[in-house]
Amino acid sequence: MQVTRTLFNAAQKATTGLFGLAVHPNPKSHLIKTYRRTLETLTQIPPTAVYRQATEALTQHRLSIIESSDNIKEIENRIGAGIIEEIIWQAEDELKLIAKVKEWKIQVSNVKSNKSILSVLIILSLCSLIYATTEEFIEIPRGVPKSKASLYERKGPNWTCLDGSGFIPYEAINDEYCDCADGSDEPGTSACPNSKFYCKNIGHIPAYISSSRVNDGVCDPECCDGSDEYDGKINCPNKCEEFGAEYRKHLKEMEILRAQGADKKQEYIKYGQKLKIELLNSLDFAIVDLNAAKIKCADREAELKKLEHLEKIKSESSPIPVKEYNERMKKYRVKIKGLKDQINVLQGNVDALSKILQDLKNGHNQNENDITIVKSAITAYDEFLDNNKGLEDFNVQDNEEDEKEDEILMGDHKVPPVHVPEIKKTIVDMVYGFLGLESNESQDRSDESETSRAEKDRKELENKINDLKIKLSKDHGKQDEFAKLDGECFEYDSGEYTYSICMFGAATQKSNKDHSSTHLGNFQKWSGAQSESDPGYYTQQIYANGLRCWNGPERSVKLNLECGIENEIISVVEPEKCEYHLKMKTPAVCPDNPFIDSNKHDEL
Ligand code: MAN
Repeated sequence: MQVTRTLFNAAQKATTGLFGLAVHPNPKSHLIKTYRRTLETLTQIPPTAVYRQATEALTQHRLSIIESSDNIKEIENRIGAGIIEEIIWQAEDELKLIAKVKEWKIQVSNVKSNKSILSVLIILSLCSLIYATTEEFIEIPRGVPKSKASLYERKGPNWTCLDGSGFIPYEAINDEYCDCADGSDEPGTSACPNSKFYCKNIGHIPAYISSSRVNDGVCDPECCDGSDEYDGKINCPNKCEEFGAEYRKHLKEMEILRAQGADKKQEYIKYGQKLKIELLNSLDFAIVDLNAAKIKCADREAELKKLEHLEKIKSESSPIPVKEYNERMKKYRVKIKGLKDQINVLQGNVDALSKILQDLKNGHNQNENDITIVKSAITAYDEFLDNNKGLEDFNVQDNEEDEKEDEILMGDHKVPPVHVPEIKKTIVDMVYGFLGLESNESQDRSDESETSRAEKDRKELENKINDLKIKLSKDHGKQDEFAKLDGECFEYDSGEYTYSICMFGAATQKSNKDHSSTHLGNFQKWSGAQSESDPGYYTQQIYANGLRCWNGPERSVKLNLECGIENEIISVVEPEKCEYHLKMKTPAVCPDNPFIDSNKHDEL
């Protein structure tokens, strides 16, 4: 019966399902021969060598299993190291290894005395070989990873469930009967629903699948080595090499993109740090300027107060009624008019005298004693004097009057009183304007405007300092890598709506039908993790307090950031009413060192 079964197995198996591993026509006798040769060759290594002891024990253990059964499936199950062809492959490798170990041992003894470095290297190599062999010796049941091999180590005839719920014969592991409450006794079968099956997936990435999927007649893509379908019902070819190669190619491409993303991030960091320094410098300067402006303001105010005080004193000591001022103003107007007339008369005189002299010059003959022209000049001058009689008197009288008026107007003061500002302004402007001078009044006004200018400067500087402080207080990431994005807006068209995010600003949803716009919220905080020190902290932003949803919450946005070489929103979903989840790629979250972080195999 058993022979028939063996023959049936061999006849039925058209392929091992493992790439490059052919079905062996006579696995049992081949294995027996290989193991016997292994045991024989091991005798050439000193019996004290740990390697020899471990390999001998493993080989004898496997040989005894093989010799005790003709059922290949049973042999495979009990050895628990894959299908029979894999076991043959391991046995042949072991045999080859013994020859090498023998050689190394000889080399080690030859150089023992002084080649210490070489010795260390060889010993290290041997250590790793022994470790590997020892692990195999631990006898790993199907569906258990190497990392958990020690939990299944055979320490006697019985074995304890991992949760302590049962104590079963070691052979009951993977016997298709669920003994342990945690399913730990059936890692390689579908007997326990809560158990997990480990696929080695050599050439790709190892994976766990639910053990209920073991031998269910479906080739699970997670188990690319097909090891979950071992009962022969279905042949699942080993695709791990193929998948692994594709995956590695993908990783390589991702690595290149990450490197480009990382380069851009470095630019962002430089930009952010430069900006910060500039802002800090501007803040320093603005603070210095503000202090100066404050001092200037205080000076101006003091000056103004002083002037006001002086003018108050003057006005109090010389209270001239409005009526009197009006009269005086009239008089001044008249006087000014008189002065202007006088100027005109004087100008006329100058012109007349110039003409007399010009005629004398033109009519005089230099070669003769020309008395006629001199006489007519004298006559013209006499006429001129007759016509301008009283000119001196007029001037004298005018000057005296001026002085008198000045005395009346000013008294002891140089500046007119301030309690009649209109009059004061008119008179002073007129007099000063006429004399071509700047009045004290306009000096006062320029004092006032200088004060308000200083005040304006002070306010502007205070606003500038506030703005700078707001900018500096923004959290632009651990290395200021997000400063570059501050204020930048990105859009995503989902068909019905166009979503936009202005980084650190507002999020909006615009209808593509009627172009109406809905406010989804303003930037509130970073939320990728609890603590800023967590690397994930700067991978998510919250935009909150958007327009309230009908019978619901205020709209809000979660913006998830992932590494990419461009800034772009790649998806938008609304998992809960009025809660929007946006995914965006940006160099700002790329790893600083893409070659270290790529081991995590994060998708770009
Ligand atoms: C609008 C949009 C949607 C939202 C509903 C809630 O239609 O803002 O995203 O779900 O309002 O009423």
